[in-house]
Amino acid sequence: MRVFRYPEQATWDSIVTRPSLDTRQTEERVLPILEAVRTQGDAAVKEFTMRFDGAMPEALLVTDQERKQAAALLSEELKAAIRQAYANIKKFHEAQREAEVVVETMPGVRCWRRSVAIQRVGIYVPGGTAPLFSTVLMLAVPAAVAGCPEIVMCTPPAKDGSVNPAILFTADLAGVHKIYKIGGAQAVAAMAYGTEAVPRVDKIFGPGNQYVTVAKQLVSKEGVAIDMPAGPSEVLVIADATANPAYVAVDLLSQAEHGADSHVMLVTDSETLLMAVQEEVARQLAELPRRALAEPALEHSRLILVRDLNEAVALSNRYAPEHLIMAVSEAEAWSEQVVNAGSVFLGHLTPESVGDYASGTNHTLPTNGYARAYSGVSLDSFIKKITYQRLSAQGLQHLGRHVAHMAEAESLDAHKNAVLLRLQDLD
Ligand code: HSO
Ligand code: ZN
Repeated sequence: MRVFRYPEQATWDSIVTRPSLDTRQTEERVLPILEAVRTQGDAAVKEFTMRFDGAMPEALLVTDQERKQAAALLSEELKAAIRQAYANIKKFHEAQREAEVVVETMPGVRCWRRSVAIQRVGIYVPGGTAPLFSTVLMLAVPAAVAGCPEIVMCTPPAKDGSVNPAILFTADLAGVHKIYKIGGAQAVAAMAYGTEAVPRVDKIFGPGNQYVTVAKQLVSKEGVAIDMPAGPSEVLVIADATANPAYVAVDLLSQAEHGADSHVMLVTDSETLLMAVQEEVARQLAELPRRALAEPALEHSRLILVRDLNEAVALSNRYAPEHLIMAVSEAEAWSEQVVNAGSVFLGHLTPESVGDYASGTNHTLPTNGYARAYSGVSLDSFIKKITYQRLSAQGLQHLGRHVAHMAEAESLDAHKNAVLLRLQDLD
C-alpha cells in the first residue's frame, strides 16, 4: 500500500487518478460476437456458450421446475437473509415513487409529468468466482417496483448446464419473468437484438467482466440504453483517531477481495490510525481465502495522511468514490460537505457490506469518477418521465401571443401560425 503524507493540493489529481483502461483489444473480440448473435440468433448464442462456458444447456430458458427446485438447495438461514434484504430494498425503492403533480404555470396552462415504466428490461448477472445473487435483488426489485411488464435476466451456466440456485431463488422472489442461461458478450447481444428465445429489451443493466462491459457500451451506441458505464469497484474510507483500525482494515479488504483491479483508499488525519490500519490489513489478509485477488488490489491502494478532516473530505470529493465510508465522530455533520460520491456509509457501525446486501440502498453505483455527475441505480433507472400539457381557450389566449412572438423571432412561421390560426378561431 502506498503511503502519502500531507500531499500538497497540487498533487491530489495525480493521487486520485484511476489507471485508464485500453478497451480496443476487447472491442475487437466482442464485435464479432455481437454480429454473430445479431445475424444467427440462438445458434450463435449456443456456440459461444459451448466455447466460453464449456456448457451445452438443453434449453437456454430456465424452466419453471428448475426455478422451483432452487429453494430446496439453499439453507433456511440464507433464504431468510435474502427475504430480509428483499423487503428492505423493496421498501427503500418504493419510497422513491413520486406523486404526479399538475402545475398550472399560468391560468389555463396545465403541465404535468407521469412516470412510466420502461417496458422491457434486461438484467445481466455474472457467474464466475463469486455468483452475485445480491445483484439480482438490486436490479430486479426496482424493476418490479417500477412495474416493468417484461423483466428478463441472463446469467452464465456452469459446465453441467445448471444455474447457481441462489441466483435462481432470488430471481424468482424478486419477480424476474424469464431467466436465460447465457453469459458474457453473447448475453448482452441476445438482449440487445433479440433472438428466437430471448426477447429484445429497451435497457440492459448489470455488472460483468470486461467483455460484458464493452458489449454494453457497443450496443448502447445502437439505441439500447444501459444502466451505467461500469468500471472496477472502489471504496474510500475517511477515518479519524476515533476509528477502529480493525474495522477500517476489513472495510478496505472487502472492496479489495472483489478483484485485482479494485481501488481502495484510506484518508485520515491520524498517523497512529494509519499505521495501525496497515498492520491490521496485513494481519487480516493472511487469513483471507480470496487473498490472491485482494493482494494486487492492495498493491495499488493508497493511504493518505492529511492535516484535518476538511482536507479529507475535499480530497474525497476530488476522487468521487463509488463508496465512501466516514468512520469519524460526528460523521453525519461531516457528510454535509460531501458533494461527489455514489453511496455514503456513516459512523463506525456501518460497513459497506450492509449496503452491498441488505440495508435497502442500491449497490449498483457510479465508478471511475462518474459519481461527479451520475447517481446509482434507483427506481428512476427503470422509468421514463413523460411530460404532458393541456391548454384551455383561456390558456391559449394568455400564452399564444408570447409564443407567436418568439416563433417570429426565430423565423419559424409555421410555429407562429400554429398558435395564430387557433387564436383567430377563438375570437
Ligand atoms: N461492492 C459491490 C457489490 C457487492 N458486494 C455485491 C458484494 N456483493 C459493488 O458495489
Ligand atoms: Zn462488495
